[in-house]
Amino acid sequence: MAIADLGKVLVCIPTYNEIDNIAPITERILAAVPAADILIIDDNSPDGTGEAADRLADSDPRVHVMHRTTKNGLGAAYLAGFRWGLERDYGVLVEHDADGSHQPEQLPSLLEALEDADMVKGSRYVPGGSVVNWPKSRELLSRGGSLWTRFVVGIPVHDITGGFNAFRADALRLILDDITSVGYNIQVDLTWHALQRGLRVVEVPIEFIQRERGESKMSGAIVAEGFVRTTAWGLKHRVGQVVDWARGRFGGERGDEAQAS
Ligand SMILES: Nc1nc2c(ncn2[C@@H]2O[C@H](COP(=O)(O)OP(=O)(O)OP(=O)(O)O)[C@@H](O)[C@H]2O)c(=O)[nH]1
Ligand SMILES: [Mg+2]
Repeated sequence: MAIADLGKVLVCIPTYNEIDNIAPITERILAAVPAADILIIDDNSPDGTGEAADRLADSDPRVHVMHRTTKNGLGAAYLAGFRWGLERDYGVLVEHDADGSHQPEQLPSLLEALEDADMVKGSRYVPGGSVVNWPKSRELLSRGGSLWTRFVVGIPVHDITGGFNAFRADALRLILDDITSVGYNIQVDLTWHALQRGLRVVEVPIEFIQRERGESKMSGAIVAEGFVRTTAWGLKHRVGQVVDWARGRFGGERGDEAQAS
């Protein structure tokens, strides 16, 4: 199936204080996938990113802006953006950071992979993927988070926290109401629920380049949200596995006994 058959593409870009990044990233995305639309979801950035986004929208009909009143977290911004896109019948929805870490030129390879998948994750940690300019401590945190999630939850994904993702609209519709993370953990949340629903999740290699301009919004609270939630899902999942195993091991015998008596 060709990507055109999946419908129109909406690239969602959440922004908070990305004044120096928003114009160049928008330009690069539209150059890489000219048929796509863009939705910038701005949380009332004090640096004027929202106004800059409005100017971009004024000069190109493919660019749209959602203004939100306060900084409510990356997850909340994406959920609002996804709902906006689904209401308008886009066929493919994409997550894309504003800060230059994700390379728009690699978006076509994500969209191509979506022909045989429901969710495509841009992945730093599969062969061909890479990380540029990240301090070792940050890379270790990211790799450690993915390993921890693979271990406790048993998710067969190498880059679970990656934020460069593409979804079929139908897949997103299926899982959207299950997503509760308001922060960066939305990436794990989306992946976990897609797999829980039996959707096809595929990773494609990407080059991730650490931001050169603007400030990071990453914080200890964000890391804690991810760790606590992932561990809770993992424990629930593992307890479920033990219960299933015990039912299989002992439940059948008890059933046989009940029948015999
Ligand atoms: N609308 C909105 N966007 C946000 C919020 N927090 C982060 N963002 C945006 O989400 C994207 C990712 O945030 P970053 O600060 O780059 O987070 P990161 O990539 O994990 O960290 P660094 O690259 O180290 O800065 C960027 O485009 C941010 O502007 C938020 O609360 N609301
Ligand atoms: Mg970033």
